[in-house]
Amino acid sequence: MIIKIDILLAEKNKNGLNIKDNKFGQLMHLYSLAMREVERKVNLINEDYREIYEHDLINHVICRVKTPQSVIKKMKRKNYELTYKNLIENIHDIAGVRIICPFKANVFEVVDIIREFENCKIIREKDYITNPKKTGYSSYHMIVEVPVELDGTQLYTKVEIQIRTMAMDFWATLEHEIKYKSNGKISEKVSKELVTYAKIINKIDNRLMKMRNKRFKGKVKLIDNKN
Ligand code: 0O2
Repeated sequence: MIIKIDILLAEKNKNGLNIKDNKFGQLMHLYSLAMREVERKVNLINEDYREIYEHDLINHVICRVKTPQSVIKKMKRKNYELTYKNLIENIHDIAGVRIICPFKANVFEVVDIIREFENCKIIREKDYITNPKKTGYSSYHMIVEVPVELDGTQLYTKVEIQIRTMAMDFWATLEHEIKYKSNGKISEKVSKELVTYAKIINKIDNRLMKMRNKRFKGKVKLIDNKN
């Protein structure tokens, strides 16, 4: 099977995208391969780290490819005409890899390691840990492109990587659940309460990191926390 991304691009406005189309399925397959490639690289980092430092850098990794319905929903929400070109160029999180680390310092260690990945292009980084979102959301986001080989053709394909601590993940998962259950609409009171909890969680993360720095003094790269 050969997927020619430029052919898909050339068809930009002629035939809009159709999730039942074979081409759509092939494109999703490409994202899935890219996601697995990032996952493979990330798992290797953890193995190497464990070998050197005798503890984990990463607690666990979650991967997913957006469902066709949720791709279309996102394109509509962002007011993009439903074309392959718009999908490839503007929807960055079709393939997603979430890396959950024990400590805040680990998140930045992982970021540094990903920046050094061979053949991996960093397209965008957003540090919602140093600057959390208004909602209270904290996480480090990277959009990368990795080469995926299909029948001898190398295609750079986007993957969104979210890196966060277990505490940040706990907050984000429950906040998402609460919002989802109320169709994305929450009262000002609930929203403020969630921000308060995010701040408490941030304090806990910082204190645990200090504890970890004392415990592993001389055995890990110490990253001081500035917020
Ligand atoms: P889903 O269903 O989780 O995938 P983008 O459209 O992604 O290029 P944007 O809006 O700048 O551009 O993305 P951003 O801010 O980097 O956030 C993307 C993803 O981060 C979201 O994906 C969520 O997964 C997560 N996220 C961002 N803000 C919040 C938040 O306040 N709470 C929680 N729980 N998660 C958040 P999607 O596409 O919104 O949804």
